[in-house]
Amino acid sequence: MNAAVDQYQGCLLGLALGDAIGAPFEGGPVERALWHVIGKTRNHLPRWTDDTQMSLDVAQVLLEHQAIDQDRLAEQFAGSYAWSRGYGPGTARQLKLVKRGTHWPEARSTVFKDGSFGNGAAMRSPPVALFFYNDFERLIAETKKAAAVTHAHPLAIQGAVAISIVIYFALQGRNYPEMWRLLKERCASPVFSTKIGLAERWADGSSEIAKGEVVKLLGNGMAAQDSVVTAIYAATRFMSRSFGEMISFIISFKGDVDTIGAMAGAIWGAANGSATLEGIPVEARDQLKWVAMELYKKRLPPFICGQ
Ligand code: F2R
Ligand code: MG
Ligand code: MG
Repeated sequence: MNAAVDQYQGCLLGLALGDAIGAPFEGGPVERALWHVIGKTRNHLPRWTDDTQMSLDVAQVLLEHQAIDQDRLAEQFAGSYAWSRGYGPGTARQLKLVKRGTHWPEARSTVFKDGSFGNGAAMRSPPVALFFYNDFERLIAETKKAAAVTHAHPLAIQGAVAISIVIYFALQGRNYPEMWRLLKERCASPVFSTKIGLAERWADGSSEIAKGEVVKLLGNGMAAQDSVVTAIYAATRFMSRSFGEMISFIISFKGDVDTIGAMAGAIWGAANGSATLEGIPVEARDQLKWVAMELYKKRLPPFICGQ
């Protein structure tokens, strides 16, 4: 089944809404107080953070090159960097180094010798999944390239791959057993496979898991392994319910609310489309919808049987 443009717009709008609605609840008292001051645009719309900015950067490079050009992506990330978007500490340091002329692989290993395992790679996977919606292996390869520019740690890369896989299936609207199988196959570290197995069991819908259990067993932190499966579980659980119900559930986790909201929002929007997200205020809605439309028009051409 071919995904509709409405699902592409739903994916980017869902990401930005989850990010912007979650941002005031992220982090500790200092971060919340700061966001209270800088969290609205001049037109009083909720601002989004690094999650959406970096996703737009990834989309920009895909539209220019029809692939992830890592040098170009590093340059794009560094050019867009602004402290007021609330970047992760390690990513902020890397991007400032790149801005001053350091090549990205060197900047990356200067900050974390073994690479960052933050969720900053996973939160920007959605545009890659939209662009490579019909070639699974290419999607995985390009997701890893987009992640590796700032996040070399295997857990960050598995987190990015996990989000791409779930959006790939959300766009197609089918075959969830196959999705869980591929998640376990491609994200095979002990921590990811344990959490994916748990989310799969919980997602059968036979019982409502309390938020405390979700936080305790799946996590709510900035590490990829403590937030990606949490977002996948929330999106899966609320897939047939409203976006607002899903975001309220995620806000109740506390912790890295904007990023869990962004990842779950992108999945929910890719499955449900943009119609019910239209009335919810957010920064730069028209730009987000335009970028989604361009990704739809310029995405990898549909595979034709016999070619
Ligand atoms: N920056 C924020 N939120 C600020 C509020 C944070 C608050 N103080 C809190 O602790 O709750 N949000 C944005 O950052 C996250 C994305 O982060 P990204 O891009 O992955 O950044 P980074 O710095 O690479 O990783 C995040 C932290 O994880 C720990 N970490 C990662 N790799 C590590 C390693 N190899 N060794 C040790 N620690 C590692 C560090 O604490 C990193 O700073 C998103 O939430 C986005 O919204
Ligand atoms: Mg953020
Ligand atoms: Mg965050």
